[in-house]
Amino acid sequence: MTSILAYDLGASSGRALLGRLNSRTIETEELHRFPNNPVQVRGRLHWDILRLLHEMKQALLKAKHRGVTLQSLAIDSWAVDFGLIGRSGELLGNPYHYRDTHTDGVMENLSVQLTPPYIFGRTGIQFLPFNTIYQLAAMKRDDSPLLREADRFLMIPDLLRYFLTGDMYNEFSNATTTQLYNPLRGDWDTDLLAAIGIPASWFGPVLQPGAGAGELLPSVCGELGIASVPVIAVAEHDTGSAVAAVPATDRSFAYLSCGTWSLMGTETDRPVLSELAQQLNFTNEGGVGGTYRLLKNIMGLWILQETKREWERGGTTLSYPELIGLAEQAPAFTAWIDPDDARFLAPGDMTPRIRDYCRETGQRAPEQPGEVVRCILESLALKYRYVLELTERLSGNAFSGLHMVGGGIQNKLLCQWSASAIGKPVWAGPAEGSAIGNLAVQWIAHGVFADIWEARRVIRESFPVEVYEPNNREAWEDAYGRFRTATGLAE
Ligand code: LFR
Repeated sequence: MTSILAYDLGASSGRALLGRLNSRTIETEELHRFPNNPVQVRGRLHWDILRLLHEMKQALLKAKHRGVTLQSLAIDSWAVDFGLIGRSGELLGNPYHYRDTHTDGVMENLSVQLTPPYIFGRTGIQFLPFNTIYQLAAMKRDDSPLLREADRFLMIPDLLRYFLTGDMYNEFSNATTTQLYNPLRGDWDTDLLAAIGIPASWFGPVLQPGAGAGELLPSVCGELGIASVPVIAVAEHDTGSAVAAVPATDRSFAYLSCGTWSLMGTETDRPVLSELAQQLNFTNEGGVGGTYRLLKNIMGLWILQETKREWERGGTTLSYPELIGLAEQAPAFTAWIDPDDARFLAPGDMTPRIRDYCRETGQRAPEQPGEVVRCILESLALKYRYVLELTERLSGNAFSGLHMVGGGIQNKLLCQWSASAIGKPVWAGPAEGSAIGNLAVQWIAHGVFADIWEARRVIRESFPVEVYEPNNREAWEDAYGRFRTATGLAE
């Protein structure tokens, strides 16, 4: 039985999905799922990168025990984070989590020397305080000894791929998220690197999604007792893989990749580097087949995930279905937050931040769990409407509906409210968007699909898409106006 394997590592969990083609239908099987728990040490937040490698090896063992022959494998993960490799080839330290506070204030300070138009004109990347450029600048400011020892820079999937294959490559879709890659030159931006004092020699050749990226090391095969497997570079940024899996029919489509983050935008065939794009803080992340994702990050289900953890720390454990059920019963349209307010970025207790936000903006603060969850989910749906309007304005396209992909679509209430808030249908599916996009690009590399559009057609025929039609239109329209007033989101 020949299959391909997609590792999709999210900020809270990872999974290994087997993919097979049964004539023209994609069949997937979840081989392994594991938590991805960041670890706090001495006030700093790190990824447990070796645990992730361990879990990836467990998936290879499971494949072996099932008698599966792997034709190839590929990795995608969240973006912006990295490991530094020393001269001897060893990983220096545990990679920092992008939510670590060492980047606080760095983006603002750097903007004096490197203005936003200058950085955006070279990279097309939105200003987020945790972008790689600011992480490296923070390490430079702190005179991190890691920088003195470093020889190579690898993003998270590059790093895990290196552990498995021994080859060091930087993959394109992830490279663009650093805000150090220049899509016009098609290479790392050496001027930006020089300006932050980071040697360009650390940055290697950039592989396009679909390129071969080596094969499993003999040491890995020996440890696991398996035959070698070719490794392919896909859109190793999970959002890039998720958008590759959007089952769109129309070439101009709007999507929302819904997980810990909500990523909303459209696909373009070149970066949009206009003044408006910069002012609206849209990004142009590199994708499959020369495409770009013109999108905006929205804080997403992170706020709900952290609220759930806060209540668990306090001794109240509620499942997601329970939380959603409580939200449904709570009174509608009473208070909203702007999910993208900076206070919601860092881990920790969310309910005091939500209540402060509401009080500061002259709203009644939600008290009961159901009211809090309702506030979060309504605010997300209304923010989606806002960002969809911006996407239409920037791209000059009017979208007939919104494709939602990712684990967040299991929250049917959010899908329904999103449809109602935007006043257009939501087409939800597939939930495993990133892993399926990862598989699709491997099949393109094998010549099974000609391109991403053929892959999207097969994905559309292989996975169910649930349609949510808007309802309660007047109430949502009215709420949208009041949401914008409360949150100060401009016309
Ligand atoms: C989603 C995602 C976003 C990126 C954020 C941080 O998982 O990759 O696209 O902005 O995580 O890396």
